[in-house]
Amino acid sequence: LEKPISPEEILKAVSYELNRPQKPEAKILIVDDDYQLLAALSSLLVPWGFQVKTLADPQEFEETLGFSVPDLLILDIEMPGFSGIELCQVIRGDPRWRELPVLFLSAHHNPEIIHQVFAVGADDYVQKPIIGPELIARILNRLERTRILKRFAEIDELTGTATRHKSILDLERLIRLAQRQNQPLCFIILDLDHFKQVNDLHGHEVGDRILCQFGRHLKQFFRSEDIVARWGGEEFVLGLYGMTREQGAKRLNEFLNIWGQQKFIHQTFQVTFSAGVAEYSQDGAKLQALYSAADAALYQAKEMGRNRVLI
Ligand code: GH3
Ligand code: MG
Ligand code: MG
Ligand code: MG
Ligand code: MG
Repeated sequence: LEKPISPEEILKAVSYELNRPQKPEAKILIVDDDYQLLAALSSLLVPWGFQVKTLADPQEFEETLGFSVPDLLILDIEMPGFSGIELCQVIRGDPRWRELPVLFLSAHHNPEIIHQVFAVGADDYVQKPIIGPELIARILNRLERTRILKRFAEIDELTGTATRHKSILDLERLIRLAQRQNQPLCFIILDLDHFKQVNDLHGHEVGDRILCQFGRHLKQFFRSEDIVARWGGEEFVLGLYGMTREQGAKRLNEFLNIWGQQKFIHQTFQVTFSAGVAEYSQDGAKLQALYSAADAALYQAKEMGRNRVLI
């Protein structure tokens, strides 16, 4: 049996050498009214492989960010019309940009201003004059921390499938796409059968290994563009773009058979699952409605004796 990924292994996999950018394609936007400084920063950052974009007029800020969100933002404090502190407030108040790393660059030594910078949600503050290696190290560290946090927020550690948080964002995006392109979207809830008994009879560790296997097989079986997520506990969800209820149920029944034939090493028992299937837009136009419809079908599947897929 494959083991779940440990936090140590994840950290080892993402560790990097400081003299080589981990994310050379990272996009950095610098907002500063000082053209000379913008040029100097560009010539410092570009050789490291960063895609640098500069903006001297803070008024154009929202338009620029709305067009393309960078991986990191460098802000000046004092600029005509709009201060960096005000810009940071706008960013932190907008769900599109809330998680964007923001680094301030300023000559200020005033403790009150430095406090204010962090109070509005800055991630870092670098004092001018700029020390090249320090700025580079701070940028690389920030990008790396962001990447690790994103990984934990988006990938379920035990099963390698998407987290509930990530799947909600992706499902809502696919629902919008289905609406625009007039396509169906099949939404499925899967729940392992009598899983409490598995834990009670064989122990929690065996339960964990089965969950891990189940998630991995599920992910392998469906298309790479399909949504496969662990909703919580021993419950998973699927989002199959362009598929009707019937097409989704047919595909899942194939998986039910394959999963049922799995012979686990050291394991003499079978763990089955039940599933409920719903479809956009037949069962509703919102994720909430699709979830309710699929959950009702899942309840029926359990009532009828489990180990089955119901529409
Ligand atoms: P049913 O067929 O009606 O779904 O029965 P069930 O026992 O699967 O349902 P119930 O909701 O009563 O229990 C779910 C169990 O799944 C309870 C919990 O111990 C177990 N479980 C949830 N998350 C995990 C996990 O991460 N690891 C392990 N080993 N067990 C888990
Ligand atoms: Mg300035
Ligand atoms: Mg269950
Ligand atoms: Mg359950
Ligand atoms: Mg339920």
